[in-house]
Amino acid sequence: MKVFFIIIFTSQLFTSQGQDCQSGQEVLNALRQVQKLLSAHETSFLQSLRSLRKKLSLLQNSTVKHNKSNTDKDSTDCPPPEPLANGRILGNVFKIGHEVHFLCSPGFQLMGPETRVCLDSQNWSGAQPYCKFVDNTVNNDASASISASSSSSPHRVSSHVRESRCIEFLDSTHCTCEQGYSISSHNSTLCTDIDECELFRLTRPGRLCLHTCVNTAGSFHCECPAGYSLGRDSRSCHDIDECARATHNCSSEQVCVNTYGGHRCVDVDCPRFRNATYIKTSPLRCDRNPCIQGDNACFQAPVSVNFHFMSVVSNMSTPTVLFRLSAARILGDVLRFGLLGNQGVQHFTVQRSGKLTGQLVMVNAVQGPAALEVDIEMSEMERRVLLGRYVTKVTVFVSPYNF
Ligand SMILES: *[C@@H]1O[C@H](CO)[C@@H](O)[C@H](O)[C@H]1NC(C)=O
Ligand SMILES: *[C@@H]1O[C@H](CO)[C@@H](O)[C@H](O)[C@H]1NC(C)=O
Ligand SMILES: *[C@@H]1O[C@H](CO)[C@@H](O)[C@H](O)[C@H]1NC(C)=O
Ligand SMILES: *[C@@H]1O[C@H](CO)[C@@H](O)[C@H](O)[C@H]1NC(C)=O
Ligand SMILES: *[C@@H]1O[C@H](CO)[C@@H](O)[C@H](O)[C@H]1NC(C)=O
Ligand SMILES: *[C@@H]1O[C@H](CO)[C@@H](O)[C@H](O)[C@H]1NC(C)=O
Ligand SMILES: *[C@@H]1O[C@H](CO)[C@@H](O)[C@H](O)[C@H]1NC(C)=O
Ligand SMILES: [Ca+2]
Repeated sequence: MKVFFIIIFTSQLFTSQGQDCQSGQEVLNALRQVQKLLSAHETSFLQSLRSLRKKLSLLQNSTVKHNKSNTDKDSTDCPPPEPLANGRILGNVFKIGHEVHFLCSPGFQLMGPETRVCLDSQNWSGAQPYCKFVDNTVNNDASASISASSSSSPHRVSSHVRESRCIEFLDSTHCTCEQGYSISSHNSTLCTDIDECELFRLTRPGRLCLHTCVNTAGSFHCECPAGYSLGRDSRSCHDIDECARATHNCSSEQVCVNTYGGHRCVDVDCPRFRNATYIKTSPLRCDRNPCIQGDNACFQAPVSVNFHFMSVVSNMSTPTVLFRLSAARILGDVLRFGLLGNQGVQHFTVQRSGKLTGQLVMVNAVQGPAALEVDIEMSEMERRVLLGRYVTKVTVFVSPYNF
């Protein structure tokens, strides 16, 4: 680049000088100046050329060094692992970072690690395993839950690595793997476990398991959180009803409420209102004791207080009718429904759904786990005069999961 610029510059100099002055002395001076300029540029050019050469040499030296370290690594192997009596060792590369797998002959069980890695210290990781004789003709695989693989394979390495079955035909070898395994990308004579959980996640929408997918050697299974049992399809999770199964810890005074993923033991206590007293007439109901004539405070208090416990899943789609409330009969002419303020009131609304019925509607999605409380008030009127109030205290248990 520099050379190119110089040439353009000098030719311009010549033409301009040639046109303006005729004097030989002046031309000579100009030529000297150009010479000076040229030599300056030459020096700088040579300098950069030198620095470029140096850089190249450095680069070359470093690649040579790299090559050398690579070949050095070749010689820095782990010692060949000790032979395995009544078994075999898979893998014949003993370089740092490489691993070998151990497998025992049929009738023997591997004691110790299934895999050892060649460490930077040029030693194998872990202890040398050995094959222990087991007097067991049946090939029991206690750990497999729904192992799809046939357990007839005599050789088992690390449970996630197996030998492939190879058929040699003419000059080519064709290897196959058991179900749940695929040919190892490192060694075609080995099969490695397929991670179905990961594979499904990467290739397909939706979920393989409702909750947790667990990859196993040759297969996979789904797991559910505590309080749920795995469905018949082996993928979904169903809540365990502790209250129905009587596996709960609730005392006889408490009410057992089944929730998604658990249960609650609740104490039902009758409320306190001024000048009114209540008596429990059922596990979930309190009735007001008769009021003294003229005791207005007592007459204003609810005639009855009902308790209602329910369970929903997290992030339920809304609006959703949670339940309906109806009066069996009324003495007055109008029935009014309303919500009383409580911690969960912003999530709900109450709607009339008939002359004598109202319904509680969840209006916005709630993320669990949560417990929301809301009181529904039903007022019976006769010519705009309150005949009686009936309160239903609703508690909604929201599960931590959306199932
Ligand atoms: C590159 O290596 C050679 C010899 O191997 C040495 O003479 C030279 O100085 C090295 N160059 C640099 C830039 O380190
Ligand atoms: C580095 O090694 C490769 C092959 O391993 C070889 O082709 C290359 O020439 C080597 N480079 C140097 C600078 O020795
Ligand atoms: C693959 O594994 C088999 C069994 O361990 C071994 O005999 C073979 O040499 C390995 N091949 C390569 C390319 O590592
Ligand atoms: C590696 O093995 C050598 C002997 O073979 C031993 O002296 C050294 O402590 C070992 N290093 C580790 C990290 O085990
Ligand atoms: C029941 O109570 C016992 C002891 O009080 C406790 O160990 C157990 O975990 C409880 N079970 C449940 C389901 O809460
Ligand atoms: C509450 O009851 C007391 C006596 O039991 C009575 O004197 C009082 O007036 C009542 N309060 C109201 C607001 O009726
Ligand atoms: C709640 O459900 C909506 C769709 O119904 C979904 O878009 C959203 O991601 C869910 N939120 C959570 C926290 O699961
Ligand atoms: Ca439950």
